Parts: sequence; C-alpha cells; structure tokens
Amino acid sequence: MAHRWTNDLTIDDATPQSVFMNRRQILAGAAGLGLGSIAGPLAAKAELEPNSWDDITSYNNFFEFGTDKGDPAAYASALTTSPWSVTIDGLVDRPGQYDFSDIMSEMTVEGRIYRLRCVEGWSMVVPWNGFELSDLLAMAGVRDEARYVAFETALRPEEMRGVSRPVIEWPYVEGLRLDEALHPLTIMATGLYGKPIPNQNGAPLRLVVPWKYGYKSIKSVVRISLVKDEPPTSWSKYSAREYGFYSNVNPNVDHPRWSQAHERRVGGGLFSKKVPTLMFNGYDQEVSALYDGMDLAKYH
Ligand SMILES: Nc1nc2c(c(=O)[nH]1)N[C@H]1C(S)=C(S)[C@@H](COP(=O)(O)O)O[C@H]1N2
Ligand SMILES: [Mo]
Repeated sequence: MAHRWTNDLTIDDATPQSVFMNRRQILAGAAGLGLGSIAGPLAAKAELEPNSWDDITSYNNFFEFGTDKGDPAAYASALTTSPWSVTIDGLVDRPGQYDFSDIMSEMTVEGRIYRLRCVEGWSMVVPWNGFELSDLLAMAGVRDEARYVAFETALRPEEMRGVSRPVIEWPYVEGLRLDEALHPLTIMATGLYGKPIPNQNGAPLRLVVPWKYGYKSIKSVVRISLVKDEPPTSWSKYSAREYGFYSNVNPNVDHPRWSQAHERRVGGGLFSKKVPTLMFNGYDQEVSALYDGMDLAKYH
C-alpha cells in the first residue's frame, strides 16, 4: 500500500489528476471501513468520448488468434478463461499461483476511460474496468531488489489458432520498469463498459498502460515476475530498432518506417479524421516525471 505514493509526481491541486488521487484515497478509506470493493465510473479525462462496444470488440490486435483485425473477434472465444490463475513470482515475499477469483475478491475495480494508441497509427478511447496493478503487486509483496516487472500471456496452441505461425516468438511477453508498473494510471483491466472483458480484448485480465503504445498492454496474462534486470519483450526481440523497451507514445519520435505525429481515430466512419498524437498519449502531466533526464529518442 505505502509504495503507491512514492512516485515523485508534481501535481497541482487544480489538475484532474489530483481529483483522481483524492478519489483513490477516499476509495481506499472506504475499503478500510470494511465496505469492500466499490465499483464506480471514473473518467481520468472527462472530455473523452469512448468508442462504441462494437468498435472496441471487433477491431483488435491479438496475434495469438491471427493477424487480421477481425481474427480475435472470430476466434478468441476458443480460449478457456475460467478457471484462470496468475503466477506471481521472482522478487516477491509471497510467490504463488493466484486464482483469478481470489484476486478479484481482494481488488477494488474502478472505471477508467483511457486513450489507446496503437503503434500502427490508429487509436480508440476505451472505458475499461480494472484495478491498479500496484494493488496486485502489493498483494504479492514486492521486494526491495526488484527493478522491473515481466509479463507473459497464456500459450495454448490447442486454443490459439495463430500460434502455429511464428509471427513473433511465443508466448507474448512484455515488461515495465517497476516505477511504471506502480504508477496509478497502470491497471489490470478485467472489464469493458461494465461487463466482463471479452476474450478478444484479453480476458480475463490484461495490462493497460495508457501512455505507451498498445502492444505494451499485454493480454490474457498468466505470469507476472518481479525481476532485477530489464526483461525481454516480444516486439523488441522481433525488432529492437523499431520497438524499444519503453515504447512511450511520442509524436516527435517516428517509427523507422512511418511518422507517429498523427493517428486515425477508429470509428470515425469512412472519412475518419486524423488527429495529432499527443506526448505520452495525453498523459504527459501524470507521467513525464518518470522520464526526467532520459533521452526519449534513445530510450524509445
Ligand atoms: N498477448 C497479446 N497481447 C497484445 C497483443 C497481442 O497480439 N497479443 N496485441 C497488442 C497490441 S499491438 C495492441 S494495439 C493492443 C490492442 O488491444 P485491443 O485489441 O483490446 O484494442 O493489445 C496488445 N496486447
Ligand atoms: Mo498495437
């Protein structure tokens, strides 16, 4: 619990972020009074208009089920998501295989409306339900030596028709620096529009890191490991020059093969508009302090 606030965020009292922080503290207090978990809508940015359920659940990247945008919606129903457990291991006090329903009984699920910016140049606004990753990590007890968090997606060839092809090296793996993982914007999503998250979006739980390109937000997580060194990630293994470990959304650092200055908002119809991509996907105020003094072109 205590480590949630160690990020050195400089927050002006009038920012939406501080309202959000206060809300969190109120929720934490309510939980302390034995009121259990409280579900409530929470828009990190009130002006965001979410994409429709249909947009969010029919235009997906989940390569374990194929590389076409419609493949996950067509084939991810084959994934058995109950029972489900997440192994939390490495540099933690309480390593183990945590049952998904046991996790849910301990976590406070909230609504978070976040932008999602895919490295391919499209974007959506998604009303997730989920809990803060920091709460899950606190459950396992992060040891002082831990510096990074590694994540792994399930690998089930009998249920995942896409993994017979070596699109990337399976299983899909991702990673965050520990302070990024503990940041209050970083969640494990378990729902969408107040309903359980559909398989194509990463059921039963997937990471969401809204200031990074979408591929960091790894789906259908079965393992979370606290480690000392920067872990390998699927897309860096595929091409480190194109997909770095950090992968922060940055309109000033182009992909070697295309510009990242603009994005196409999915769901805008035939003439969907291109809009400027925002630094850290619009979460600049909340997260830029994490990267103070870092060359963001080098650590892309
Ligand atoms: N395991 C796994 N996680 C994944 C992917 C994937 O192919 N496999 N695709 C990523 C990419 S590229 C994006 S843009 C987002 C898409 O999330 P969505 O389909 O819920 O919009 O999931 C990410 N997480
Ligand atoms: Mo993506």
